[in-house]
Amino acid sequence: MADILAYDLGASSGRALLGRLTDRQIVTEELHRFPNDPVQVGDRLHWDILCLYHELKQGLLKAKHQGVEVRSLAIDSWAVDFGLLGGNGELLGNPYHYRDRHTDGMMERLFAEIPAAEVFARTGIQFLPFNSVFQLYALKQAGSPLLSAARRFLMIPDLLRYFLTGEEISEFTNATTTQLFNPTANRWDSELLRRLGLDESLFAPVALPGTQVGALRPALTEELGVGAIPVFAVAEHDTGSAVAAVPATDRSFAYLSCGTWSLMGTEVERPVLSELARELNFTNEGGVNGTFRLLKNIMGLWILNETRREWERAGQSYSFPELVRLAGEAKPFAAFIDPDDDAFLPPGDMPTRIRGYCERTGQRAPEEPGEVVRCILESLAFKYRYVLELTERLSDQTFGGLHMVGGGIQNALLCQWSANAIGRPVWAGPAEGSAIGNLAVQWIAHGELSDIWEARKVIRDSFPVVVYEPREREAWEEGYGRFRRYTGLS
Ligand code: ADP
Ligand code: LRH
Repeated sequence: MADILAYDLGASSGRALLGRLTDRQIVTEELHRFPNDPVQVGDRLHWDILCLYHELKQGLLKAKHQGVEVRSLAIDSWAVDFGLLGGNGELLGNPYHYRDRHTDGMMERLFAEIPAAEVFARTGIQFLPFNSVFQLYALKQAGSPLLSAARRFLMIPDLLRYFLTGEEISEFTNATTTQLFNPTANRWDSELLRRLGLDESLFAPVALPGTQVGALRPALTEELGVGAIPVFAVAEHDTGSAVAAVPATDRSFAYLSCGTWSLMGTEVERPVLSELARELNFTNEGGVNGTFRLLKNIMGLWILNETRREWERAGQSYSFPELVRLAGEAKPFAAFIDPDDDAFLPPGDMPTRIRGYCERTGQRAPEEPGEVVRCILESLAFKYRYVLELTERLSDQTFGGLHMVGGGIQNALLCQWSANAIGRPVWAGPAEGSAIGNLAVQWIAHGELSDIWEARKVIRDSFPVVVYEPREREAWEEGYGRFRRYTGLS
């Protein structure tokens, strides 16, 4: 029997999921999982793109060894990052990690040339210092030889897909995250590119999710001893795939894609390009079926992951369940941070930065591991409430609850605290949202599911959703007031 293969590459790990759809039930099997560890070289932070490509091949080999006939495959990954190909079609350098510091100060410098309001009006994308536009601008400002030698810009999934197929094609959802794509004109923004001094021919033709964009190239089928498997474009931005998999019943719904990042928002029919959207720094990322994701990035579990890494470096190793248990035992509402403070964006010693934040804002800093983790998780839950209410205001909707998807839902305490903070139920599942959304778009392309709403129904019927009802309302309401006072979020 034929299966479909989804590669989902997150900022902390990657996986290959095999999916089978029978009698309107999805069954998935995790074929392969691998870490995605960035590599610091001197001052620069890179992704290990060839290692990721190697892992894609391992997934194909595992499928072959299990005797699986792979009917098609697709890749989704984190957004904004890219590789550049030279004139001979080879990759120039190793892609930069979006947390590399070369974009520091670039946003402000670019706005001196092109006003922020114009960039937003043209692209509908929120201002994050690492958007591809600022990365390219940073390369330009530095006179990078990479940029002068580049013939083609390909984002991470496009690039890996290129390695697999030899085809140079960009994918729509991920293209929108560059902040160089105009959703109204539905094309790369020629005027923006011109004013940035970027040659439009760098940018590849854009395919919509659900388009076949090649097949494994002959040299690869020969190398691995596998067939010429068709390769599809899906929502190659992982958040696009995750939202495609939200098992909502109501067309008006709020989601939180919870992994390294927390992406919170709603699905809309057309980009919201209002002054308020720009002021609140909401984004309009392209989605499947002509939809857009009106959402905001929240720093997410990155802060916890880096905290854990820091302790590990100091010789204290904790598993995620251990950290969650310690947080549960610590005193509630003792200290708060704004997870989106700039201090928490770059890699590094988060416990020290949290201490610094608390001292700056007149709070007693958390010291013990449980206290630190509690501070992070409570602060995230409160920030979710803050952003949920902004989403309601901006989209003129009221949400009955919040759908949470992504690996972060394995943190049951965070799900419960999120429900407590927002005062509404949290519906958690599926954890492998992005990979399942990736599979769903492939099934739609194959004509086995009619559209995204049918896919969402099948996903709802195939994967458990855990309901967290809000608890301890009074204490959490009072805590929210204190969170806002200390973080200055009004
Ligand atoms: P990404 O796709 O961004 O790499 P995932 O969606 O895979 O992230 O989510 C991974 C995150 O989920 C981890 O960084 C961690 O914070 C959290 N997580 C993973 N496993 C557990 C667990 N057993 N208990 C609590 N949290 C977990
Ligand atoms: C989540 C994500 C998010 C982007 C960030 C760079 O993995 O794709 O949507 O903002 O990575």
